[in-house]
Amino acid sequence: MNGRSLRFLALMVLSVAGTMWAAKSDFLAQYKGAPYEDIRYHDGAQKIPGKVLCAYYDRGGEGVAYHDTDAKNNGSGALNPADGSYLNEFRMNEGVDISYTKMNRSPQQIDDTQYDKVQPPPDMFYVGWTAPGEWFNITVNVAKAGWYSADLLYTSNRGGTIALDVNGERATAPLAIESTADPADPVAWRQWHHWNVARNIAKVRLKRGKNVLTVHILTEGQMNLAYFDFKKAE
Ligand SMILES: [Ca+2]
Ligand SMILES: [Ca+2]
Repeated sequence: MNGRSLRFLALMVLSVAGTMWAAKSDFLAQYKGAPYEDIRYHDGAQKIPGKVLCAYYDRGGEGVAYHDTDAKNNGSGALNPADGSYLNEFRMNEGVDISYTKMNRSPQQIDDTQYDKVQPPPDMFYVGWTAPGEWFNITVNVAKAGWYSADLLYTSNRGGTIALDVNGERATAPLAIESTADPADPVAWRQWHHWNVARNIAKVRLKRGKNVLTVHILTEGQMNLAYFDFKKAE
């Protein structure tokens, strides 16, 4: 290779590297979503380390903060009828489908049965009615740069995979979600309500301060995603 083609090659490499770097830094600069807030919840971006609630995905709407299969919220204002309560009407006009854990219900228990592998907290919002191709963004505030691992509180009636992006770039391999279906449960719809924790399901590298996580539903869907609990990893 002569000097001229070597210089050309060096320029090409620099230019590709530059484009990649720009794409990465541009995501945060160009991102139009914002941390969730409402009359009750106004702590700014969710904090890492700590529990990051999926239902507090960002404001910004379809195509910016999330993509959902249909514009209707099948939980808030639908399964949970609009009755003026905070729980039932939570983000009811957005496409992401949200419900909350229900305890001590009759005639049938819902989220507090013997079929839970882990008992969830009561009245906890979660993203449900998930389908492949859906995603949502969560702006987080990270105390210290480094690697973090996350446990996920979830239900899944048939298994499937999800993935996480960090600041617009895929940050994990497809993460296998283990099914929580239990044939011993005589109530068919309750296969969507057997809670479990997937320990250390994801490991991601985060910078200090603002980061945007994107949760992608890759395959199967039919999962209820409550929160990712991020801890500093070694
Ligand atoms: Ca929807
Ligand atoms: Ca959905």
